[in-house]
Amino acid sequence: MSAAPTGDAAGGCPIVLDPMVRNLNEETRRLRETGTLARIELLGVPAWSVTRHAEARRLLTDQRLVKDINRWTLWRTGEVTDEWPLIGMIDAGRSMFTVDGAEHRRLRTKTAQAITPRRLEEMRPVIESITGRLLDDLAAQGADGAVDLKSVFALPLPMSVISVLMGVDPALHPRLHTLYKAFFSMLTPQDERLAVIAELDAIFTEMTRARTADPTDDLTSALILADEGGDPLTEEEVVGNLKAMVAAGHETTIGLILNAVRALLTHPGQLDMVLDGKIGWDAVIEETLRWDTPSTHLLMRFATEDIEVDGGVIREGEGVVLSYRAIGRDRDQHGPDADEFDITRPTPIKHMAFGHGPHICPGAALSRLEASIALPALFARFPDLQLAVPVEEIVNQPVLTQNDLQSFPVRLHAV
Ligand code: STR
Repeated sequence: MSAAPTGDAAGGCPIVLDPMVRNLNEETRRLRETGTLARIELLGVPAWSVTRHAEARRLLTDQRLVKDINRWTLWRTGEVTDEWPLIGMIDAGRSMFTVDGAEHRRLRTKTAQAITPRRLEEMRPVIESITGRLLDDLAAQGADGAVDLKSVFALPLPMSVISVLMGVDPALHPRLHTLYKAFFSMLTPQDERLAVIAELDAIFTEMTRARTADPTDDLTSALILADEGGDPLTEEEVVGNLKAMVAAGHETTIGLILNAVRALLTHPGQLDMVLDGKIGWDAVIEETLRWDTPSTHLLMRFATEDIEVDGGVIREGEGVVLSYRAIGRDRDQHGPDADEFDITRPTPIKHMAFGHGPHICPGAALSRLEASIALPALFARFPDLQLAVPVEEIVNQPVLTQNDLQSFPVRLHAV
């Protein structure tokens, strides 16, 4: 047996991640206390969780860790199959999310380059107007009682924004919401989830073909037309990137917006500092990304050879999960009060919620822009915004990888 890192779970007994996400703080604490590497079990499948900032940062530029599922022993031997509920998080088709090295650069550059500062600035008025419209919806639906901030505001906003950027037809939004909810929920029977994945593929393939025949000025058309060195992306690659952008572009930003609102409403002193202009919204956004990060666990990378990590060894062919919630609460990085939400901390930006290295989130600037428009607009319009239920009643969706809330009942006005 390899030298085990500190903690019980490192040796024999893995930490079994709860697909119902009943107690994220407790689970995060256990992971962190286990050590840099924690042995985990994901719905019956073993893997390593990386729980520390410094080591995660190193591993994210280590070329011995790759995204290619064919390097995973459990997949090669058939122990993990399409019947595993998390397979869609890894085996997501060929895209910048699933390849490395030169191939990855080719797939990613065209997307990353298309999200230019200029394109982002062009998105600002679009985001402002979507935000304004959704605030009107919120005012109408919450006029005389509680209203769900998730379904009326935090969910449609990022979906609308990423759709404008990529050119997704707004008529598809209701169906996409249903499909993604089923995709991420651990309560969805696996045969249904596979049908959902097939339908998403069909939707984005059809859209790619329509843009190929008739390009517009959206990012999907830019991906199709990008032809550096006579090496355009294939249809499969465009579809893969499009799927990744739409999935990542909305699911994570819902969490960022809701978690920031929840943190502020439960830390009224800090909310006052922001509303008084003593501290900026940027600090709220960065501290939320660190403390209550939208992406709890990122699946998965595979070791192409044995890799030593802080006294432990990831064996060739084993799977590695980046546990960004634990990483955000790493005391070595953020101090002994890492479990506290504190927008005045000196180094809020030194978190890793967007990852690190070649796969670092290409949409980071867009999500920050969305949150920096949505949050101040929400509190400017409803300065007396308050939770309509005790905060303990705001619970997670049964989604193992994402920090995704079921609903978020608020009152818009003081009662
Ligand atoms: C969802 C299903 C799909 O069609 C494509 C992708 C690729 C990108 C993934 C996405 C997935 C799930 C959520 C991820 C996103 C990249 C960033 C996002 C993992 C598998 C995060 O939660 C950080």
